[in-house]
Amino acid sequence: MALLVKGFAVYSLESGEAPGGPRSVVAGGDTGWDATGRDGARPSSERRFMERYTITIPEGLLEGFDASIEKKGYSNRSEAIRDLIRDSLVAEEWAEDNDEVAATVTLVYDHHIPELTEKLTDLQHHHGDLVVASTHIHLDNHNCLEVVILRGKCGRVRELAERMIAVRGVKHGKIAHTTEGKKIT
Ligand code: NI
Repeated sequence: MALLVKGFAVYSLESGEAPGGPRSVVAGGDTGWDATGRDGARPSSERRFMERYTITIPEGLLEGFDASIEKKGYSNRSEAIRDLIRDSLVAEEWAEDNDEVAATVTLVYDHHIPELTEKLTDLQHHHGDLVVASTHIHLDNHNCLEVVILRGKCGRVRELAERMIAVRGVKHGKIAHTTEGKKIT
């Protein structure tokens, strides 16, 4: 529901609270009590109360945003903006060394390189309290792909991930920052 005013688009966003911005509690439609969530299977005990507020966005920025979220398959702007907010909150969790976080580390390496697999295994054994699980597949005769799931204090999770990625012979390593989910809805 976009209303164009002098080159700005004004529309309502369900869920969340705009600091200082106009907002109002609404009922009915896809706002008010949200009983389904994105997967359509949210138990009633976890229903969230949705609020609607209005934000203003330059028209050109909104057009770019609409094109972007259409490509990504979002069904509406509200869900896309909710995901942006969640991403921002997760990034904040990762700014504090003592915050509890979750992460996956993806590693691609040649297992023929001497001592490489031993070093990766040693690192994981020495941080057993952080390593939740790992999966290893053999891509071909040389290359392995390993995904390690980590959980714990941000500073230690980040350090372990960086040390694994830095092991000599790891061709590509990437950490995906995510959350235990307790602080976001
Ligand atoms: Ni392998």
